[in-house]
Amino acid sequence: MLAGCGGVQSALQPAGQEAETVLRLFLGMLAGACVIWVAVFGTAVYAMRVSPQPHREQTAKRFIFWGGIVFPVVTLAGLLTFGIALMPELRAHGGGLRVAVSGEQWWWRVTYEPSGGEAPVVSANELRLPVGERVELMLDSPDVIHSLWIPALGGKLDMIPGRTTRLVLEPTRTGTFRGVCAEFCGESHALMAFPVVVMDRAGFDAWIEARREPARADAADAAGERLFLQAGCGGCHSVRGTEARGVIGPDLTHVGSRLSLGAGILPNDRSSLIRFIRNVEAIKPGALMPSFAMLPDAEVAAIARYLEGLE
Ligand code: HEC
Ligand SMILES: [Cu+2]
Repeated sequence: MLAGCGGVQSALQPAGQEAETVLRLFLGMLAGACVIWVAVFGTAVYAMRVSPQPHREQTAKRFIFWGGIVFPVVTLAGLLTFGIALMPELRAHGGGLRVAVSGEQWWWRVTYEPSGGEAPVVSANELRLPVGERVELMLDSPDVIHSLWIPALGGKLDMIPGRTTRLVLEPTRTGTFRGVCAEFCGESHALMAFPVVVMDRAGFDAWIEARREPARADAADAAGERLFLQAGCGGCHSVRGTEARGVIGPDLTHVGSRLSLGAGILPNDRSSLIRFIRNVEAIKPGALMPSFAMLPDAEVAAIARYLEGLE
């Protein structure tokens, strides 16, 4: 349990304004719970050991009235007021970057919508945010309910089909964190995570400008690109700058530069790409991509090489 408290996915090591608020609330409640626990057990010990003889009915009734009714009502009302007072602070938006995140089965469709009126940038399975700025995440889902949770940055929020929910986050330090789906959504629910990279503004701008470019495969990868299109991958995947324009699966325009593969579950290298293409059903049960086990090894290797080069 203690090992779970550290690292990239911890609400106890906040890296965002909202996570700090959540941590404050948690610590306040934990302290209160400790006091109440000691008081309740103290009373139980007192009743059993110190003074086991019956009390006067009048005293008992008064004790129940104050301890069993007044105390919980006052405590819970105080807690509710405290929680409600935090809400506007958690939802305030700075008017900067907007990112639409859609929960798919079982991956994340991510669309950056910069405030300057530039065209949106489509990506997947990774979230990049500038440090020290309030960012608005617009969440939805085409079919089942997911929940987006980046413990180090803030609280979780459901992604509900037919409705857009809004989560505002403000990262306070740079680094790489981890987000997950926090609502059971099907077979591969536990295989649906994503890295979150908080960068300084200049780094973020450079990154997003690079993502805006279409894919640039060098001449050596032309064969890989041809095989990719021949195998029908383009029916589900987009690679901007080629004929692949599918939207069922993740955009692969810059897949080679992503930190992980398959929504945060595999390292992004050639052997994982090969495994994923050949046997996605074993890696992600229920995934909406067929395994391409029938393709010759050399072709899969060429496609993997091509995808690896799409930076
Ligand atoms: C029927 C639609 C479909 C076809 C055809 C298809 N894919 Fe996919 N692909 C998907 C879906 C859906 C996912 C997301 C799976 C998941 O993570 O749950 C995916 C994920 C991937 C990923 C991981 C992307 C990431 O962001 O980590 C790679 C790489 C990939 N596909 C390559 C290919 C290649 C290469 C082909 C052709 C040989 C192909 N796909 C054909 C639907 C498809
Ligand atoms: Cu999910």
